[in-house]
Amino acid sequence: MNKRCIGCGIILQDKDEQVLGYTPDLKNAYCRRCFRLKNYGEKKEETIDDTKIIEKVNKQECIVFFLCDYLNINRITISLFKKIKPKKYFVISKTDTLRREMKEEKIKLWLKTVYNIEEAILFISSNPQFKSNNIFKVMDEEKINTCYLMGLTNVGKSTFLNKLLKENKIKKEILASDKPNTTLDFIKIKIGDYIVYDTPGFSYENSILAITKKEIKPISYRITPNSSLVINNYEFFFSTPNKVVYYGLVPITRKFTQISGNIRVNIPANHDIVLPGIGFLNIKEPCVVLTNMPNLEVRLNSSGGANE
Ligand SMILES: Nc1nc2c(ncn2[C@@H]2O[C@H](COP(=O)(O)OP(=O)(O)OP(=O)(O)O)[C@@H](O)[C@H]2O)c(=O)[nH]1
Ligand SMILES: [Mg+2]
Repeated sequence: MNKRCIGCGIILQDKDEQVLGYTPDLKNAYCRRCFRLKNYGEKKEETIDDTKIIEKVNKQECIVFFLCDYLNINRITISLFKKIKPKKYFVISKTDTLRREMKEEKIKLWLKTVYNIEEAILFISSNPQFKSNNIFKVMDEEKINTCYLMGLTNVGKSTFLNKLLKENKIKKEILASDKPNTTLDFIKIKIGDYIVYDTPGFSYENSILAITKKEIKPISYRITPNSSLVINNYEFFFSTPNKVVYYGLVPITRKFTQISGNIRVNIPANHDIVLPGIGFLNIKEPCVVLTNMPNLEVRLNSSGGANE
Protein backbone atom coordinates (compact mmCIF):
# COMPACT_ATOMS: atom_id res chain seq x y z
CA MET A 1 0.00 0.00 0.00
CA ASN A 2 1.19 3.51 -0.76
CA LYS A 3 2.54 5.34 2.25
CA ARG A 4 1.15 8.85 2.80
CA CYS A 5 2.81 11.91 4.26
CA ILE A 6 1.53 12.45 7.80
CA GLY A 7 1.79 16.23 7.32
CA CYS A 8 -0.42 16.81 4.28
CA GLY A 9 -1.83 13.40 3.31
CA ILE A 10 -0.18 13.15 -0.13
CA ILE A 11 1.24 9.78 -1.35
CA LEU A 12 5.01 9.69 -0.72
CA GLN A 13 7.35 9.06 -3.66
CA ASP A 14 11.15 9.11 -4.09
CA LYS A 15 11.29 9.33 -7.89
CA ASP A 16 10.69 12.96 -8.93
CA GLU A 17 11.80 15.97 -6.88
CA GLN A 18 9.50 18.27 -8.88
CA VAL A 19 6.34 16.30 -8.10
CA LEU A 20 4.37 16.63 -4.84
CA GLY A 21 4.97 13.90 -2.27
CA TYR A 22 8.72 13.71 -2.94
CA THR A 23 10.97 12.51 -0.13
CA PRO A 24 14.57 11.33 -0.57
CA ASP A 25 13.80 8.36 1.70
CA LEU A 26 10.45 6.55 1.80
CA LYS A 27 11.07 5.75 5.48
CA ASN A 28 10.45 9.45 6.26
CA ALA A 29 7.08 10.37 7.79
CA TYR A 30 6.87 13.76 6.00
CA CYS A 31 7.27 14.68 2.33
CA ARG A 32 10.00 17.22 1.60
CA ARG A 33 7.48 20.08 1.26
CA CYS A 34 6.00 19.37 4.72
CA PHE A 35 9.45 18.82 6.23
CA ARG A 36 10.49 22.25 4.99
CA LEU A 37 7.19 23.88 5.96
CA LYS A 38 7.44 22.41 9.47
CA ASN A 39 11.09 23.26 10.02
CA TYR A 40 11.71 26.42 7.99
CA GLY A 41 8.20 27.80 7.28
CA GLU A 42 8.86 27.47 3.51
CA LYS A 43 5.97 26.81 1.14
CA LYS A 44 5.06 27.02 -2.55
CA GLU A 45 1.47 27.77 -3.61
CA GLU A 46 -0.59 24.71 -4.41
CA THR A 47 -4.04 24.62 -6.00
CA ILE A 48 -6.81 22.42 -4.73
CA ASP A 49 -9.74 21.30 -6.89
CA ASP A 50 -12.82 22.01 -4.75
CA THR A 51 -15.22 20.11 -7.02
CA LYS A 52 -13.15 16.90 -6.87
CA ILE A 53 -13.02 17.01 -3.07
CA ILE A 54 -16.78 17.47 -2.77
CA GLU A 55 -17.48 14.76 -5.40
CA LYS A 56 -15.28 12.30 -3.52
CA VAL A 57 -16.94 12.99 -0.15
CA ASN A 58 -20.42 12.88 -1.70
CA LYS A 59 -19.86 9.19 -2.53
CA GLN A 60 -19.06 8.23 1.07
CA GLU A 61 -21.24 6.95 3.85
CA CYS A 62 -20.19 9.44 6.47
CA ILE A 63 -20.95 12.57 8.44
CA VAL A 64 -19.43 15.84 7.29
CA PHE A 65 -18.40 18.51 9.76
CA PHE A 66 -18.10 21.67 7.67
CA LEU A 67 -15.88 24.13 9.53
CA CYS A 68 -16.17 27.88 9.04
CA ASP A 69 -14.88 30.66 11.26
CA TYR A 70 -17.22 33.56 11.99
CA LEU A 71 -15.58 36.05 9.61
CA ASN A 72 -15.82 33.62 6.70
CA ILE A 73 -19.55 33.02 6.86
CA ASN A 74 -20.79 34.34 3.51
CA ARG A 75 -22.73 33.14 0.46
CA ILE A 76 -19.57 31.59 -1.08
CA THR A 77 -18.85 29.31 1.88
CA ILE A 78 -22.54 28.57 2.39
CA SER A 79 -22.87 27.50 -1.27
CA LEU A 80 -19.96 25.05 -0.79
CA PHE A 81 -21.70 23.70 2.32
CA LYS A 82 -24.94 23.24 0.37
CA LYS A 83 -23.16 21.12 -2.28
CA ILE A 84 -22.26 18.48 0.30
CA LYS A 85 -24.66 15.52 0.16
CA PRO A 86 -23.96 13.26 3.17
CA LYS A 87 -25.46 14.09 6.57
CA LYS A 88 -23.71 17.34 7.50
CA TYR A 89 -23.23 19.78 10.34
CA PHE A 90 -22.31 23.44 10.05
CA VAL A 91 -19.49 23.99 12.52
CA ILE A 92 -18.36 27.43 13.65
CA SER A 93 -14.65 27.01 14.32
CA LYS A 94 -12.24 29.14 16.38
CA THR A 95 -14.98 30.13 18.86
CA ASP A 96 -12.22 31.51 21.10
CA THR A 97 -12.11 34.44 18.62
CA LEU A 98 -15.78 35.34 19.20
CA ARG A 99 -16.51 38.13 21.65
CA ARG A 100 -17.79 36.80 24.95
CA GLU A 101 -21.13 38.64 24.67
CA MET A 102 -22.03 36.72 21.49
CA LYS A 103 -24.62 34.05 22.14
CA GLU A 104 -24.60 30.72 20.30
CA GLU A 105 -28.40 30.60 20.13
CA LYS A 106 -28.54 34.02 18.41
CA ILE A 107 -25.87 33.05 15.87
CA LYS A 108 -27.78 29.83 15.11
CA LEU A 109 -31.03 31.69 14.54
CA TRP A 110 -29.27 34.17 12.23
CA LEU A 111 -27.71 31.34 10.17
CA LYS A 112 -31.13 29.75 9.81
CA THR A 113 -32.93 32.93 8.77
CA VAL A 114 -30.27 34.58 6.61
CA TYR A 115 -28.67 31.51 4.97
CA ASN A 116 -31.48 28.94 5.31
CA ILE A 117 -29.31 26.47 7.17
CA GLU A 118 -31.59 23.63 8.21
CA GLU A 119 -28.82 21.41 9.57
CA ALA A 120 -27.60 21.36 13.15
CA ILE A 121 -24.97 23.96 14.02
CA LEU A 122 -22.03 23.19 16.30
CA PHE A 123 -19.32 25.33 17.90
CA ILE A 124 -15.68 24.28 18.33
CA SER A 125 -12.31 25.71 19.24
CA SER A 126 -8.82 24.29 19.25
CA ASN A 127 -7.92 26.44 22.22
CA PRO A 128 -7.80 24.04 25.22
CA GLN A 129 -9.49 26.64 27.45
CA PHE A 130 -12.66 26.57 25.34
CA LYS A 131 -15.32 23.91 25.50
CA SER A 132 -16.07 22.30 22.12
CA ASN A 133 -19.03 20.28 20.94
CA ASN A 134 -18.10 16.60 21.15
CA ILE A 135 -18.12 15.31 17.58
CA PHE A 136 -17.81 11.69 18.73
CA LYS A 137 -21.06 12.03 20.69
CA VAL A 138 -22.68 13.39 17.52
CA MET A 139 -21.33 10.40 15.55
CA ASP A 140 -22.70 7.99 18.19
CA GLU A 141 -26.13 9.60 17.93
CA GLU A 142 -26.03 9.31 14.12
CA LYS A 143 -24.68 5.73 14.38
CA ILE A 144 -21.97 6.50 11.81
CA ASN A 145 -18.31 6.04 12.75
CA THR A 146 -16.71 7.89 9.82
CA CYS A 147 -16.53 11.65 9.46
CA TYR A 148 -14.87 14.23 7.23
CA LEU A 149 -13.66 17.64 8.39
CA MET A 150 -14.23 20.01 5.48
CA GLY A 151 -14.12 23.76 4.86
CA LEU A 152 -12.07 26.67 3.57
CA THR A 153 -8.31 26.60 3.95
CA ASN A 154 -7.09 27.92 7.32
CA VAL A 155 -10.39 27.46 9.19
CA GLY A 156 -8.59 25.11 11.59
CA LYS A 157 -9.47 21.57 10.39
CA SER A 158 -6.02 20.07 11.02
CA THR A 159 -5.53 21.94 14.28
CA PHE A 160 -8.88 20.60 15.53
CA LEU A 161 -7.95 17.05 14.52
CA ASN A 162 -4.62 17.44 16.34
CA LYS A 163 -6.59 18.50 19.42
CA LEU A 164 -8.68 15.30 19.14
CA LEU A 165 -5.48 13.22 18.76
CA LYS A 166 -3.93 14.84 21.83
CA GLU A 167 -7.08 14.42 23.93
CA ASN A 168 -7.07 10.74 22.99
CA LYS A 169 -3.34 10.41 23.78
CA ILE A 170 -2.40 9.47 20.20
CA LYS A 171 1.12 10.61 19.34
CA LYS A 172 0.59 11.81 15.77
CA GLU A 173 0.64 15.33 14.45
CA ILE A 174 -0.86 16.59 11.21
CA LEU A 175 0.71 19.71 9.82
CA ALA A 176 -1.20 22.91 10.51
CA SER A 177 0.05 26.35 9.49
CA ASP A 178 -0.77 29.95 8.63
CA LYS A 179 -0.04 29.21 4.95
CA PRO A 180 -3.02 28.38 2.69
CA ASN A 181 -3.54 24.79 1.56
CA THR A 182 -1.35 23.07 4.10
CA THR A 183 -3.31 19.82 3.78
CA LEU A 184 -3.03 18.46 0.22
CA ASP A 185 -4.95 15.21 0.28
CA PHE A 186 -7.35 13.27 2.48
CA ILE A 187 -5.71 12.17 5.75
CA LYS A 188 -7.34 9.18 7.44
CA ILE A 189 -6.98 9.06 11.21
CA LYS A 190 -8.31 6.31 13.44
CA ILE A 191 -9.28 7.38 16.96
CA GLY A 192 -10.68 4.38 18.88
CA ASP A 193 -13.64 3.10 16.88
CA TYR A 194 -13.97 6.35 14.92
CA ILE A 195 -12.40 7.31 11.60
CA VAL A 196 -11.81 11.02 11.04
CA TYR A 197 -10.68 12.35 7.66
CA ASP A 198 -8.89 15.67 7.36
CA THR A 199 -9.37 17.19 3.90
CA PRO A 200 -7.67 19.89 1.82
CA GLY A 201 -9.27 23.30 2.31
CA PHE A 202 -11.21 25.25 -0.31
CA SER A 203 -10.06 28.70 -1.47
CA TYR A 204 -11.85 31.83 -2.65
CA GLU A 205 -11.46 32.33 -6.38
CA ASN A 206 -10.83 36.06 -6.38
CA SER A 207 -9.95 36.94 -2.87
CA ILE A 208 -7.28 36.71 -0.24
CA LEU A 209 -8.02 34.83 2.94
CA ALA A 210 -6.86 36.51 6.12
CA ILE A 211 -6.48 34.21 9.13
CA THR A 212 -8.63 34.60 12.21
CA LYS A 213 -6.35 33.98 15.20
CA LYS A 214 -7.27 36.42 17.98
CA GLU A 215 -10.55 37.76 19.38
CA ILE A 216 -12.41 39.72 16.71
CA LYS A 217 -12.33 43.38 17.74
CA PRO A 218 -14.91 45.53 15.92
CA ILE A 219 -13.85 49.08 14.98
CA SER A 220 -16.55 51.78 14.85
CA TYR A 221 -16.53 54.69 12.39
CA ARG A 222 -18.69 57.79 12.26
CA ILE A 223 -19.00 58.44 8.55
CA THR A 224 -19.05 62.05 7.41
CA PRO A 225 -20.85 62.78 4.10
CA ASN A 226 -18.78 62.32 0.92
CA SER A 227 -16.11 60.08 2.42
CA SER A 228 -14.99 56.51 1.77
CA LEU A 229 -13.71 53.45 3.58
CA VAL A 230 -10.96 51.53 1.77
CA ILE A 231 -10.17 47.88 2.45
CA ASN A 232 -7.75 45.88 0.34
CA ASN A 233 -8.42 47.74 -2.98
CA TYR A 234 -12.15 47.87 -2.32
CA GLU A 235 -13.65 51.32 -1.80
CA PHE A 236 -17.02 52.20 -0.28
CA PHE A 237 -18.23 55.78 -0.73
CA PHE A 238 -20.96 57.30 1.45
CA SER A 239 -22.71 60.53 0.48
CA THR A 240 -24.71 60.74 3.72
CA PRO A 241 -23.70 60.48 7.39
CA ASN A 242 -23.65 56.96 8.83
CA LYS A 243 -22.27 54.71 11.53
CA VAL A 244 -20.23 51.71 10.37
CA VAL A 245 -18.65 48.92 12.39
CA TYR A 246 -15.81 46.98 10.76
CA TYR A 247 -15.25 43.34 11.69
CA GLY A 248 -12.20 42.33 9.75
CA LEU A 249 -8.67 41.16 9.56
CA VAL A 250 -6.91 43.56 7.23
CA PRO A 251 -6.24 47.27 7.76
CA ILE A 252 -8.94 49.75 6.82
CA THR A 253 -8.32 53.37 5.79
CA ARG A 254 -10.51 56.45 5.32
CA LYS A 255 -10.53 58.78 2.33
CA PHE A 256 -12.27 62.11 1.99
CA THR A 257 -12.65 62.05 -1.79
CA GLN A 258 -15.00 60.50 -4.35
CA ILE A 259 -13.80 57.05 -5.42
CA SER A 260 -13.20 55.33 -8.73
CA GLY A 261 -16.00 52.75 -8.35
CA ASN A 262 -19.43 53.48 -9.79
CA ILE A 263 -21.49 50.47 -8.69
CA ARG A 264 -24.50 51.72 -6.67
CA VAL A 265 -25.72 49.47 -3.87
CA ASN A 266 -28.74 49.99 -1.63
CA ILE A 267 -28.07 49.08 1.98
CA PRO A 268 -31.02 48.69 4.39
CA ALA A 269 -30.59 49.58 8.09
CA ASN A 270 -28.28 47.32 10.13
CA HIS A 271 -27.07 45.28 7.16
CA ASP A 272 -23.56 44.05 6.33
CA ILE A 273 -21.41 44.52 3.27
CA VAL A 274 -19.69 41.14 3.13
CA LEU A 275 -15.95 41.06 2.37
CA PRO A 276 -15.09 37.41 1.52
CA GLY A 277 -11.83 36.32 3.16
CA ILE A 278 -11.67 39.52 5.23
CA GLY A 279 -14.87 39.91 7.28
CA PHE A 280 -17.70 42.44 6.93
CA LEU A 281 -18.77 46.06 7.35
CA ASN A 282 -21.90 46.56 9.44
CA ILE A 283 -23.77 49.62 8.14
CA LYS A 284 -26.16 51.03 10.73
CA GLU A 285 -28.25 53.56 8.76
CA PRO A 286 -29.99 52.86 5.42
CA CYS A 287 -28.01 54.39 2.56
CA VAL A 288 -26.72 54.07 -1.00
CA VAL A 289 -23.04 53.11 -1.25
CA LEU A 290 -20.86 53.60 -4.32
CA THR A 291 -18.26 50.89 -4.73
CA ASN A 292 -15.80 49.20 -7.08
CA MET A 293 -16.59 45.76 -5.59
CA PRO A 294 -18.54 43.61 -8.06
CA ASN A 295 -21.32 41.19 -6.99
CA LEU A 296 -21.46 42.59 -3.51
CA GLU A 297 -23.27 40.50 -0.90
CA VAL A 298 -25.51 42.51 1.45
CA ARG A 299 -27.13 40.69 4.38
CA LEU A 300 -28.82 41.29 7.71
CA ASN A 301 -26.21 41.75 10.44
CA SER A 302 -25.61 39.33 13.27
CA SER A 303 -23.85 40.59 16.32
CA GLY A 304 -24.84 37.36 18.07
CA GLY A 305 -26.60 39.52 20.65
CA ALA A 306 -23.42 41.48 21.44
CA ASN A 307 -24.80 44.89 20.48
CA GLU A 308 -28.22 44.62 22.09
N1 LIG B 1 -7.52 31.29 17.57
C1 LIG B 1 -7.58 30.10 16.96
N2 LIG B 1 -6.71 29.81 15.93
C2 LIG B 1 -6.80 28.60 15.35
C3 LIG B 1 -7.76 27.62 15.76
N3 LIG B 1 -7.63 26.52 14.97
C4 LIG B 1 -6.63 26.81 14.10
N4 LIG B 1 -6.13 28.05 14.31
C5 LIG B 1 -5.05 28.70 13.52
O1 LIG B 1 -5.47 28.83 12.16
C6 LIG B 1 -4.41 28.56 11.25
C7 LIG B 1 -4.81 27.48 10.25
O2 LIG B 1 -4.99 26.25 10.91
P1 LIG B 1 -4.98 24.83 10.14
O3 LIG B 1 -5.39 23.81 11.17
O4 LIG B 1 -3.70 24.61 9.41
O5 LIG B 1 -6.15 25.06 9.09
P2 LIG B 1 -6.73 24.00 8.00
O6 LIG B 1 -8.20 24.22 7.96
O7 LIG B 1 -6.26 22.62 8.30
O8 LIG B 1 -6.04 24.57 6.65
P3 LIG B 1 -5.72 23.77 5.26
O9 LIG B 1 -4.95 22.54 5.59
O10 LIG B 1 -4.90 24.77 4.49
O11 LIG B 1 -7.04 23.49 4.62
C8 LIG B 1 -3.22 28.17 12.11
O12 LIG B 1 -2.40 29.32 12.25
C9 LIG B 1 -3.83 27.79 13.46
O13 LIG B 1 -2.96 28.06 14.54
C10 LIG B 1 -8.65 27.95 16.87
O14 LIG B 1 -9.52 27.18 17.31
N5 LIG B 1 -8.50 29.20 17.41
MG1 LIG C 1 -5.14 21.34 7.13
